[in-house]
Amino acid sequence: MNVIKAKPFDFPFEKEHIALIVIDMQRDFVEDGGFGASLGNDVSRLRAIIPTVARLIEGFRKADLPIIHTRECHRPDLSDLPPAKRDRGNPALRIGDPGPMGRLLIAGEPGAEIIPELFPAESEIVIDKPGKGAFYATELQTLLKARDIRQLVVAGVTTEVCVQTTMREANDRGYDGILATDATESYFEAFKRATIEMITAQGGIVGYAAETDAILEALNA
Ligand code: TIU
Repeated sequence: MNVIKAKPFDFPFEKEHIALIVIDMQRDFVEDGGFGASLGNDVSRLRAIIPTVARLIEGFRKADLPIIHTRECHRPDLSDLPPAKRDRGNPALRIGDPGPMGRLLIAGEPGAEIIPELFPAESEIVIDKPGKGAFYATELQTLLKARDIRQLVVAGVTTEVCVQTTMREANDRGYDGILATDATESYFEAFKRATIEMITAQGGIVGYAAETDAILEALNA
C-alpha cells in the first residue's frame, strides 16, 4: 500500500488499482480560436498547467500505470448533441460551426484533438464524451472494471466543469478520486479554488486533492 499526502487526509492506494485520467486537454479548450475562446474565455490561464500535466503523465508512464485521456466532442452529424447544449445562451458560434481549427468540438476536427504537448501514447486509452462527465454515455466504467481500476487521479480542464463533473460521477460509482490541484485549471480562478474546497470538505465528500509532486513522490516510493 502506498500513500499520497493529500487533503482532507492521506490517500492510500495500490498500484494495481489506480489510473490517471486527463480530462479534455484539447486544442478547443486551450488554444485561441477554439470552443473555450468562443464562449468568451481567456485560454492563457489553462495553458499554464500544460508542463505540470505533462509531468504527471510522464510519472504514470514511468510507473507503467494506466492513463486515460478524454475529449469532449460530438459526432459530425450532431446526433449526440442535445439542442439545449448547442443553443443555450444563443452564442455567436455554436458547437459544430466552422472555426479556425475546424468545426467546434466535433470529433476528427483539429480543434477536438488533444494538444501536441500531451498527445496520448499508442497504448493509452482515449475516450470521446458528449457530456461534461467522462462516465456519461461512454464506456469508461466498462474499461475501468476490465482493468480492476478503483482509484482515479484526475487532471485536466476545466476544474469546475468537466473535471468536477467526472469526479462526482466517479464518486457515485464507488471510485476514489484524487484531484491533482496544480494539473487542473479553470477559466475562473475563484471557481478552481471553490471546486477544490467543495471536493475535500465534509471529510472528502467528493474525493481528495493533492499536488502533482506529492502524487509522483508516492508513485515512485
Ligand atoms: N466551458 C468550460 O469551462 N468547460 C467545458 O465546456 N468543458 C470542459 O470543462 N471540458
